[in-house]
Amino acid sequence: MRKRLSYLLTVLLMCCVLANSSYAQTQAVTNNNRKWWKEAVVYQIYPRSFKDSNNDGIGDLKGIISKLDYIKSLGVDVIWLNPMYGSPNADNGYDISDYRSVMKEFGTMDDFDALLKGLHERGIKLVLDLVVNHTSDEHEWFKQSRSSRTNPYRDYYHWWPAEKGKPPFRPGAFEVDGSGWRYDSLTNAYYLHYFSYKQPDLNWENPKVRQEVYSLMRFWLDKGVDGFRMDVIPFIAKDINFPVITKKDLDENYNGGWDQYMASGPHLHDYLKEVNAQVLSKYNVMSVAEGAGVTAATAHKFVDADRHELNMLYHFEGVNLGYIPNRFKKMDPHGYSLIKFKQIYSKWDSIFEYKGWGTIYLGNHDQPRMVTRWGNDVPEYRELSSKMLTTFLMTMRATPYYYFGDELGMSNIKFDKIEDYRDIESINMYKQVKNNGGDLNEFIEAQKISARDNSRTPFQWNSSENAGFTTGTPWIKVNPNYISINVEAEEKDSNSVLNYFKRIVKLRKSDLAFVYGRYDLIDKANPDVYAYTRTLNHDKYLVLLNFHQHISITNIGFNVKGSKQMINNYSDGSLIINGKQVTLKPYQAAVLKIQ
Ligand code: TEU
Ligand code: CA
Repeated sequence: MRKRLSYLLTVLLMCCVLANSSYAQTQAVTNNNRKWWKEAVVYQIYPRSFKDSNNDGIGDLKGIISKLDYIKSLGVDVIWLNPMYGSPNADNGYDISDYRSVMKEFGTMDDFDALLKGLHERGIKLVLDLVVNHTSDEHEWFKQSRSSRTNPYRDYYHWWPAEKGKPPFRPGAFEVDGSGWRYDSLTNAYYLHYFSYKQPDLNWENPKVRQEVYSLMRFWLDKGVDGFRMDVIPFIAKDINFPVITKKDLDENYNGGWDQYMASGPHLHDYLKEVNAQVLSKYNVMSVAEGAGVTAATAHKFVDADRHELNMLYHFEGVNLGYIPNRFKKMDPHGYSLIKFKQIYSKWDSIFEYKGWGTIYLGNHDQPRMVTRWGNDVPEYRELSSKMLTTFLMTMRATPYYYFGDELGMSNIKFDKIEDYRDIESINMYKQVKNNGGDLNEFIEAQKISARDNSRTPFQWNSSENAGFTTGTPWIKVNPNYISINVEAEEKDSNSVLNYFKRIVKLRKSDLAFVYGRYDLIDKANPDVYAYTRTLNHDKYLVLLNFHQHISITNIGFNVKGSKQMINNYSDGSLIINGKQVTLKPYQAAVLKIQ
């Protein structure tokens, strides 16, 4: 009798486990779990480089407004706009001097309101960049703060009185000497800045600072913006005792990286919960953390729905692949390993399989152009490999963040001279190499692949002077390849990268399987082909991507014959299927529906 009971109990338990796991697999498509931001395609616009309306050489909000129909034609759902607030532009708007105004070069608040309205009229949402780890040193709070040790704003920032000696090292990413502390003689104290000295870090331990941030968030949300991309948000919380951190500490506890240390502040998640409770939860908006320093082990703390913090984050593990460790953004001459690439993206898919939600991107304003970095920008393969990478982005289980210009297949400009660079990071790292007696040629060569300015050159509208971006002098040089790579030419060509982009966005939106469907990696050890299926209920798609410039064969493990081709980056639609085996041409990409 006893035995029978325990048998019954075991069966019951097993049923529960099974029911639970199938629930877990499909939970995402219940009404409760469907979210607009999971189903969206996000398109990022760097306003400085999109379209110049008054020909001063700098892109502006009116410029974006004049191109709303182009944006609409892409089929994207959400725009992420890089910072457009009042700023002296030490770091192109990531140094804010007035959170409630529009940068002079970009226009007025009326322009902003018109932009928001124009997007909403077209059914497109707008997400702003929230930069609140630091302000500009020209922000009124900082001016007050530095003026005296007893000023009411003193504790808005982190100060270290010089009579205590030198503060323990913290990195200042954009500084020539690499230090995150700057001495200010006015009050004989050092202040903290994780980026440049023009970007002092706010003191989130001070409740007044947090209320200021919530209030400025509400200011924009009340206007109707649809959420925030939160700049280096994992860095906001600090251990304000500023303990000494040794190399050994970093190696043992933070995987050797300062970014992981800086993303481990003691009250970080208390603050994010507060942001959610006091602001985000009151609106139907999305939030995405720039996940600097976030690892597989910490990711869930940011985005699990039951924690009530943020919706999504984007990690750096993917985009950091292929750089030589401890050499500033220098690519391994052998390129990157596709096997590792697959491991990273498969791992991040599995992290969010049951809880949380992922993001996927290969380019943004901090990264070089996607096709140069991850594909192949030689004339023969630029278009094919652009389309292949776009196929990857649009078929993963994660919200795609797509960087403007990638839909044209824009590539790195590869400046030869430091004088052509505008980015504080490249300019100061050059000085650093110079001061250390390093190899400047090697630095410039590395920057041709990895520098941020590669993706900040003006958008290419047509073949007229300066790509139709401006008739003035552009703030940064236009890529000379605009003569053939531009919107006007690509709109006319049904096989262009642009038209392929529109098709694949449509495909993603045609079936929820592309959003919520299970992801299964196939032919894992194949060094050339990335193949996977996406499955939801009875719908199953096979994605095939040849990442290399030679013909590659992949073994799928089930019969592919008779399946329906949904998209193919070879315009003749050719694909060589031999039962369970598929032969892919250079950079070929295809999506098949398995019958
Ligand atoms: O980037 C922060 C960040 O994590 C840096 O490491 C960034 O990746 C940098 O480009 C490294 O090369 C954010 C913004 O996206 C970036 O544009 C800003 O310059 C930075 O914060 C400071 O606000
Ligand atoms: Ca302008």
